[in-house]
Amino acid sequence: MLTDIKQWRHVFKLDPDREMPDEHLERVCLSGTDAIIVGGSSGITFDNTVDLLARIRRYEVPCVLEISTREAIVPGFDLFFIPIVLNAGDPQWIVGHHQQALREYGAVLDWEQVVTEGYIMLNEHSTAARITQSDTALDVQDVQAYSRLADRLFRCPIVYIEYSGTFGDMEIVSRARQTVRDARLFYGGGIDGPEKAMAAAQAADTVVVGNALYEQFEQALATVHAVKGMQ
Ligand code: 1GP
Repeated sequence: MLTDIKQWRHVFKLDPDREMPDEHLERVCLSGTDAIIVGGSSGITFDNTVDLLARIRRYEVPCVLEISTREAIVPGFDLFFIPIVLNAGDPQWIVGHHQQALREYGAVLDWEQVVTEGYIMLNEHSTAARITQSDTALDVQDVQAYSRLADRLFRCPIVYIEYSGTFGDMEIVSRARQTVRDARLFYGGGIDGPEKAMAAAQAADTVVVGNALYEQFEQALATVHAVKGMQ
């Protein structure tokens, strides 16, 4: 499963705190996307995470939990992504919450299922950047250095450039991707249709589509073909 990540070109991110009708969820799960990540920045609870997992599990698509709060660590996902926010101003988001979670679950974790993500937050207005107090005023060299830090120093399987809510600078994404050696470069933020999806897929290894699923569903769904068609 871990090696599969290396093949992923397109993933959808679903937020347990937002409503999605069954018909939409079915089309997302059967869309041909490589995986679904369950995660969000606020309002995530054990109950809404379990509910969403149960609905996704009717389908065969791989399903990953991106852990953002200790209260919502739900077993039964294929993989668990652990974000390490490299440019967080609040160190709780670098190692603090992780240490607390490992106090509780460290002995029972199946490490084969755990994948660390070296996050670089670049949209200062996003909820995630505000919560983590990220220093988003970074130039290309800064982003490249963080990418190396995640890839070479921490050996994270994923470097995640996060513009959540807005479409980012693809030059920065592309330069970051050239910098990493082993990690998969994920890009997420503001992909609202096929055009932006293709631009992002040219710059990154894997593109993540989140918000658009709740705002312009058909356009969001069309990003799968746009990205997969490029292969
Ligand atoms: C959010 O990177 C993802 O964590 C996707 O961003 O919601 O803007 O698509 P959007």
